[in-house]
Amino acid sequence: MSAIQVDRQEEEMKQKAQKMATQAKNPIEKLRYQCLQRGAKGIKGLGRAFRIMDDSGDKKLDLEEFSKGLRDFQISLEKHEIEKLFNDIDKDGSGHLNFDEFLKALRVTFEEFVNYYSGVSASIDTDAYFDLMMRHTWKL
Ligand SMILES: [Ca+2]
Ligand SMILES: [Ca+2]
Repeated sequence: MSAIQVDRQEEEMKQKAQKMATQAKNPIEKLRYQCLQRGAKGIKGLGRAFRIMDDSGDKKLDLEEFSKGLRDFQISLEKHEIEKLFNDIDKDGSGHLNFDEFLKALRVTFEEFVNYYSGVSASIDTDAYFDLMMRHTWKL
C-alpha cells in the first residue's frame, strides 16, 4: 500500500472517529475516539503527555493531575465524565493512576487503530509494536 493510500485511510478514520466521539456514550469511549481522531501520533502523544501530567513526579496521577492533563491535551470531557473515566482506569481503586493502568487503557485504543489497518497490519505483531513504541515514548 502506498503512503498516499495510508494517508487517505488515516484521514477517513479520523473523520469517522470524530463522528463517533460525538455519539460516544461513556467517557472512556469518548477519550478513545478523541485519541483516534489524532491517529497514531495522537496516541503516542497522549503517552508522552501523561508523563508530563505527573506534576508531583511520583509516577502516579491523582484526579487533579489527570483532569488538568486532559485539558492541556484538549480532550474535552465534563468534570463528572473525567471522574468516571478516572475511576474506570483506576482498576485497583487506589485513588491514583499508575503507568500500567494508563497504558492498559491506551493499548486498547492503539489496537483498535492498528486493526483499522488490518490489511496492512496483518504482519505486525501489535503487542510487540506497542511495547516498543511505548518504551520509546517513555524511555524505559
Ligand atoms: Ca503525581
Ligand atoms: Ca490505581
